[in-house]
Amino acid sequence: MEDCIFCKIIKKEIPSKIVYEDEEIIAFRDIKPVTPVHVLVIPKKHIESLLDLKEEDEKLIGKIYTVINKIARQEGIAEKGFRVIVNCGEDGGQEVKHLHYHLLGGRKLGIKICG
Ligand code: DGP
Repeated sequence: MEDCIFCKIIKKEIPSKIVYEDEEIIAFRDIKPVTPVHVLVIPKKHIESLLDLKEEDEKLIGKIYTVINKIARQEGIAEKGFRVIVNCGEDGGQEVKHLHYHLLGGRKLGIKICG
């Protein structure tokens, strides 16, 4: 997708602080962090939202959670805990139309976060 900001990050057309990358997934620090650790984990394949997932994406989505597990350990938040959020659609507060997983940690989280 030409005008997708996250696709531009994947193509390195826009700089970002990458914390993990492989052939299918990339993770980088959120530009407006709401917690000391705020990483966005995204598939390189352009999937607009959670509602656009297809059966063929099941393996990829499973892998995203394994990557989140790795990053949480790498960032030192695995032991104390963290939160993973996916916003979907307008009411869900999704601003960027490329499926992404917010990995939040580094402080005690309240009930209301990310919105
Ligand atoms: P959401 O509201 O779930 O669509 O979250 C989108 C997140 O993406 C938001 O927390 C800010 C972040 N973001 C938007 N543009 C950029 C960017 O250019 N670089 C980085 N690193 N993060 C961005």
